[in-house]
Amino acid sequence: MRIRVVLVSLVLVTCGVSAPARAVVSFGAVVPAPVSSVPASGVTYQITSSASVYSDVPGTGDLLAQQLRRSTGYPVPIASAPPADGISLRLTGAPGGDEAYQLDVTAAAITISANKPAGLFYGVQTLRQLLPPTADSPTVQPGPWQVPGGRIVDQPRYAYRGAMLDVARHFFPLSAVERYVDQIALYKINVLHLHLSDDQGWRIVIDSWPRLATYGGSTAVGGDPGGYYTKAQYQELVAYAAARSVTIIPEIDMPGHTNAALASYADLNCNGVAPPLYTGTDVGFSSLCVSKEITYTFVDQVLGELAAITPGPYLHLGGDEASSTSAADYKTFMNRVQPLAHGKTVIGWHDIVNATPLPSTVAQYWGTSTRNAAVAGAGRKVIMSPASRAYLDMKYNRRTPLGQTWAGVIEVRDAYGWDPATFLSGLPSSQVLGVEAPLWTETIRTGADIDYMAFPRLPALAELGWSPQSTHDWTAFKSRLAAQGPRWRVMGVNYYHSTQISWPAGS
Ligand code: IFG
Repeated sequence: MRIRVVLVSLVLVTCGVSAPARAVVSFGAVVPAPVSSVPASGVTYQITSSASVYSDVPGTGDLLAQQLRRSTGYPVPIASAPPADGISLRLTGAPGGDEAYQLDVTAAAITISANKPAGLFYGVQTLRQLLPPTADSPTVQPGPWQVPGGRIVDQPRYAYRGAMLDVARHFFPLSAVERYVDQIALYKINVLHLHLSDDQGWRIVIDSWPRLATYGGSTAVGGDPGGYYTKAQYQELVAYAAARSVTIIPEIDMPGHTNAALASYADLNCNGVAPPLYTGTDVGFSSLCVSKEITYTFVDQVLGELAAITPGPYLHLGGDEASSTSAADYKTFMNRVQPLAHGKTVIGWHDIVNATPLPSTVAQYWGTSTRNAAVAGAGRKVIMSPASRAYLDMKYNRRTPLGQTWAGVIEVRDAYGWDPATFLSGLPSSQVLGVEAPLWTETIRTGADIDYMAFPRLPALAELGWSPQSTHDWTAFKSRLAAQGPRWRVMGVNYYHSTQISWPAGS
């Protein structure tokens, strides 16, 4: 009996019973969850070979048109005026601020409207997720290219939605960093914090202190290849990120995590002797010399050159794990260097509250505890990066081949299951500037390693940064996250197939 059933089904399939038409992406499949999303049932827009794109912001229109040309094979010209039957990106306004947008999909046309270019960019990211996953393919794929009809009105909960990449422990070429920018921008992350210096490496050219890069940047953890960015490369990255509404925030960690600088210049050391380059993974053993004036000349010149090529409003001065700096020296040092940020607003790891942060200085919380009254002091703004929830270098579970476990293990549900507004008791929600997911790279060597640790947890962090708390729901998020799997496969993202998520077959 069983054999006959199998034969019958095989016959049906082989005699060309038409395969079901490809399902149109669900209007509710977007990550991060929008503020409001109203599908128009039965309405779909189809991108055809006659489709064109108009944009009040040329760069954003170009990015969308280029992507569609690549995956549909259609010409997708840039229209000189909003096309009746195409895709229009208009600065005609939307409810909310600079990053707000409204997306309208009808059978006839797609319109994204916003107040500022950033809003248009985010509307396009939402549109991308309403297209079939193959629309993100780097090569031409078969259609049809349908978009579900309806209206989305959206704006972010927090202004600061960040990812951090540690390029000091291991160096990553510009192409790998730009690829990460592409990935985080799809989830409306708007900051990439680059950890540019540490004990194991200095990764940015400073003209007045050339050995920092050439010698201090010559190696990495485990003796892996070193490297550094020229100023031109850094500026190229800044522009690449800006075109994707991502602001680069450079970090020069100090006074600790400075062995690469101390190894490069003997004069920077209190004893006048340069230590050897360091390729291990210990922390807390290095300190700039607080009592020497050259230290402050060094910091001022480094920050001056960095500020001159950083259009963004922030410089990150680190300040973490200064175990080799006395408490008194730490206060003296941090209080002297904060005014050397050349007009930029200072961010420091929350250890900086042990000095006297300027009123404008932002503290980045990286603790595991839900209690730290000092962080909130003086009404300062706080970026939430609790290591037990947001550190992407933590293993998913004890079997994860990459990563660490000092802050615990972080599965997708742990990464999603917290509220930045209430995580730290005693911190008024009004002081939360936003969230950031750091990826430290002691154990991370390649782009595929970055993918594995960042996906699928970074989209969880992105949703905490963007979506209203009222949309926060693990069951709903799980299914929206699962819908990203086929997209990541098409994009070549080497993501971790968490068993907490029901990934679609083949994704
Ligand atoms: N803590 C250190 C990082 C890195 C990290 C790895 C901070 C602020 C542990 N400082 O996190 O340099 O080593 O998880």
